[in-house]
Amino acid sequence: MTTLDKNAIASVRPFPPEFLWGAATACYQIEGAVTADGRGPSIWDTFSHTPGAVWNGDTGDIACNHYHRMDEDLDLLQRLGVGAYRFSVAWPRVQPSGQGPANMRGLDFYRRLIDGLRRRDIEPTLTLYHWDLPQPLEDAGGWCVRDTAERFADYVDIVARALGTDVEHWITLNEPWCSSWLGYGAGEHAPGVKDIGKAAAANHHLLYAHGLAVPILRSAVPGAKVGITLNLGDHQPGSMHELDQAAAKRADGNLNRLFLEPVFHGRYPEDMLEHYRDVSPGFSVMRDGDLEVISQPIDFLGVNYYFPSTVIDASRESEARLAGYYVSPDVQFPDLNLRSIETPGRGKTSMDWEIKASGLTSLLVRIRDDYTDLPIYITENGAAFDDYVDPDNRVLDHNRVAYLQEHISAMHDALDAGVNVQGYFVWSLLDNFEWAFGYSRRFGIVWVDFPTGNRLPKESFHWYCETIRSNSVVYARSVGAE
Ligand code: GCO
Repeated sequence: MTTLDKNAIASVRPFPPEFLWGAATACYQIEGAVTADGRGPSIWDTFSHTPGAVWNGDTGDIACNHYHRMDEDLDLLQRLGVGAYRFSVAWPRVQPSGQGPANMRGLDFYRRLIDGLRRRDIEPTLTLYHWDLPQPLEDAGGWCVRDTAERFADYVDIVARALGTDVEHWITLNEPWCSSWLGYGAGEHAPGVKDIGKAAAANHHLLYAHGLAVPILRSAVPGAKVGITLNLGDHQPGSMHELDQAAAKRADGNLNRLFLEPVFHGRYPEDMLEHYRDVSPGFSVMRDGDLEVISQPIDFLGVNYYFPSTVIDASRESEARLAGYYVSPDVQFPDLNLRSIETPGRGKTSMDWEIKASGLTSLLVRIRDDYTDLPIYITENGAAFDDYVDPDNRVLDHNRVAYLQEHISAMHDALDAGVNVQGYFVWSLLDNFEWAFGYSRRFGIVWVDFPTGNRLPKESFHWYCETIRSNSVVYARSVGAE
């Protein structure tokens, strides 16, 4: 049941007729069935089963049980009216040990998924790597060693040949920053390593893997559109102080420029190479010719945007506190010597992430100005809130509706500024396994009752339906009104 009052909706700011609306998920976060049909273990199986690594000891063992409830989820997508669905393929389903011949039963699951999408007139957008490295490859060095990139190339070849005829849009990697810096630097994600030198090496090998995948996809899938998805941020200095300006530049260097510069300009940013000069192995793993591989032309850029960031130099922390700012205690990378501060009055999601939709606009304009005019897809955007099912069996997630509406409007601002944005994928279709936060953070536009697996579309689902149907920014003034 929906409380969306269609008469009270003002739909303004139409999008171009061909604008693509979608929803996104990732395999380990929703599939469950971790031993079904020959799937091998991934680093996220190992990590989530490590005591203390994930909130509440949650694991992806069952997750949303999407593996066994796929048809129901496809029906939800159809009801939603999306033109595209972004999902990821689990490498350990395709190659249980990370190398060797294809496991046909694993591939079959994705073949059925793609067929189901096609039957419903929904375009598959396939992400090849959303963080679930086969564990045996991690045991052999993981992304810190070059061989993993070569193995990735073999895996891509298998998937492209098996599924290529029905998939046009391919995303090589999802958020390589998270895989490298959260996985090997901060240790907050699998494989849980805390070593900056290894994180830098992983950064390079992931990008190299991306580069190796591009020509493989092009030769196996004629007409393929190939891209990469990056999580990018809009880093602002907390003040005009030159130390804070330099801190913002370091944050931007680590999150944004270490990925955008090699992919689009064929080089690593000098200041970052200098910053990581003494870590081992760091960027010394780079070989002649790698940057050409990494920077070969792609067809689109996927951008994931969630929150803004305001940073100061670590030395100015007490000054900021005295001035009344909240300084985040979370110092992921001590070497970067910076602190995040909160801007008073800004709303926050239950991830404790600040909300600033205009950060998306400035990020998109900056990508266009500094890097590329290629089509951009917002491959993820969304928010976790403390949802609940009310006594009438509804989830009235007005805060999520507001968040999505503001960000879709901010994306429209970027279109108005001439940025080539061609699509938007909400994160996420379903409440799911939110990595180190387990099931404690709900990002879905569909509620999942984890003990039973039952699905319940939230208010935001109905609102997004209307957005897609009207192809415009929908201001649902009386959403939730009785
Ligand atoms: C991400 C991840 C998602 C997260 C989402 C919310 O790409 O960071 O792709 O898996 O669930 O970002 O944190």
